Amino acid sequence: MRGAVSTRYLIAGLIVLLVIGLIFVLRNARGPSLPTGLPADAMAVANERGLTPDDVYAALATYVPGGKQDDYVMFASGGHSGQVIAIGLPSMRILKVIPVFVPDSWSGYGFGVENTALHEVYGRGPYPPADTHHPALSETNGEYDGEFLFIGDKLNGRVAVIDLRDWETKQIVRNPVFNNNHGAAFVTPNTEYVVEVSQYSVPLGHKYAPLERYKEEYRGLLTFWKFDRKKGRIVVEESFALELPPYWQDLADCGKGASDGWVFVNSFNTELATGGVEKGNPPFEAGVSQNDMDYLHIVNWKKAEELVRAGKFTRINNFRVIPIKEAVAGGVLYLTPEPKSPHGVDVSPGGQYIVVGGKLDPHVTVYSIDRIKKAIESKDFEKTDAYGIPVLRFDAVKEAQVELGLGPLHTQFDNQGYAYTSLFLDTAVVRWTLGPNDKYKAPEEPWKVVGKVQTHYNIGHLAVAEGDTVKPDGKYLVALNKWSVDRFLSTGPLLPQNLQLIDISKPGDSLRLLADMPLGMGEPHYAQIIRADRLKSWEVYPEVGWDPHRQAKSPDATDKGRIEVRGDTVHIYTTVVRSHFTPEQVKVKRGQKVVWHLTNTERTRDATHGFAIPAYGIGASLEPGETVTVRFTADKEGVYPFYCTEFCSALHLEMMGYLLVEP
Ligand code: K7E
Ligand code: CUA
Repeated sequence: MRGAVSTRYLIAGLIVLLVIGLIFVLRNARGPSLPTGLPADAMAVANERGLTPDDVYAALATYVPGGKQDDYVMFASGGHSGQVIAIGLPSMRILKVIPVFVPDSWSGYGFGVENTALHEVYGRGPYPPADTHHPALSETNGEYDGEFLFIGDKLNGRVAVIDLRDWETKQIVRNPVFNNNHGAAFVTPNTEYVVEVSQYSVPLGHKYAPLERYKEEYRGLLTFWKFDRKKGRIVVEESFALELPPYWQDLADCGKGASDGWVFVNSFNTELATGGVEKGNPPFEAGVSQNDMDYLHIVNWKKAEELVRAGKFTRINNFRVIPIKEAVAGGVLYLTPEPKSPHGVDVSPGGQYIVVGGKLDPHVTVYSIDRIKKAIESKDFEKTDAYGIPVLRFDAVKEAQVELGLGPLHTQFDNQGYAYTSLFLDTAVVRWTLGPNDKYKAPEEPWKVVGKVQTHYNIGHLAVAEGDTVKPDGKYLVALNKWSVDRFLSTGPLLPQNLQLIDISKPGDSLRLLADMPLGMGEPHYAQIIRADRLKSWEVYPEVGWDPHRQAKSPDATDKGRIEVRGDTVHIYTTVVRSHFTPEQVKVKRGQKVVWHLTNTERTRDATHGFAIPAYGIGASLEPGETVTVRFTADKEGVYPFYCTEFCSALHLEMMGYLLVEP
């Protein structure tokens, strides 16, 4: 009896020990356990601030603590600011504004610093207003390579090149044939060309012709800017353009994968309306919307290159332009109908589908490149237009029309087989499934709406992480909304735009709004989002004495301050280091010319100095290793302190010198 009891106790004890041991092992295998709810103080903050569980989720999903880094960088057009804005994702914080077409006194861009793109084109000004529209990251095999960024300026028909090693604008080209654009910039899959499309037709070559001669003498233009990656420059002499009919060409996208070698350009005003409401003509907004169909332009750029090589071009202002006639004869240019007032045109990741939004139509129209190629091969034309361009039969090239909602504009793609289209009038983003012939397959059946999320308000473009490449990253989508109305504190009658971050990582009807971001500096039309690890930015310039404009060591670099007078010019070589300029006293005679070279000899990251002589309109920024040159005539006698404008050290205020202009 007693023996049996003690055995039972022994077994029970062993079991208890086993269970305790098991719990111990399991707990340690799982690591320290997490609290089951929010910490009490966090709960208190959430309650005090009236945050809903959704708000708390969104905050946790987007918060990036100091010292940790964002996963993506979004390069957004700065619209009327004329600049590019770099924003980190998911934090939606501005990292930097890159000056492009408009002066910036922080970096000295347009304030007398010679080695800048703006100075190269316009000297000391005046600088025209600008409106940047569509940024385009450089691509290798259809993926972003993180090397360069291009952006178009609608107002003046310009395209700029930004080098992403130092995030500075290196070049601005003005179109020699045309004075405005809209579809700029877009790149071919290996950045052979940067594509720029005109918008409002004019006589080519900056000429005059009366509006009565619109049909005969006004034209559109598709420009292929040749990009030289080694030089980091567009080469104007190797570039060319294609004459287009005076329909208002709008947006473009370059083919990729299945459609590599093609460019697609939508248009409106196939009516050739010229306005004149004051004379009893229909106003523009009615005049350009009479036709049920406008034209999608389908351009074979590889064949266009061949035509140029064969000399089938004319020169306008010394720029090579392929006439419409040659383009048609050479199989370069085709049209096909697209429904009423189209806007965006976007190519799917595999390149099979071309999606066109119709501002006044609840559908997007999807064309397939296989059908387009077949129709071209079998000459399946419904007619030729008034300029002799073959029009491919709509039903032959149309793959699908998908009803999405009111005011579809732009489309982006992810890696789950979904497309996302902005609905301007519904002010929403709608998720829908692509057809079976592209790269990724959605779980649902093709050509169906599967999800929708409201935006605030009047969405224009949208950007998915790497969502216009051959390999979208998905995960996040940013809605670029034109109106913000009640989303932020009032900033007076001129309101910021609203960028909204949306989580698109899960399939089906699961789009989730995470964050609003006010942007009060112009209208960011389009944006591209690149994985941060693709960017290979410099921490400091590679060598002391670096000229960022040429990306090479400057012959004017110096490690010893000195002044040399040659003829009527005073050459000043200045070293810049915490916390002094050498020399500190600079004496010139009134009327002498001054050429001032400054070299920041620092190698320490973030040890930037400024240099300002406000009386002579000069402001510069000198990043570690940088050499800049400013030039002016000392035509105002007096005493002018020059000083460092960046709070670089405890003795920053002592970092100054005197420029004495003697009578
Ligand atoms: Cu739709 Cu200029 Cu790309 Cu604005 S454009 S929306
Ligand atoms: Cu250098 Cu302040």
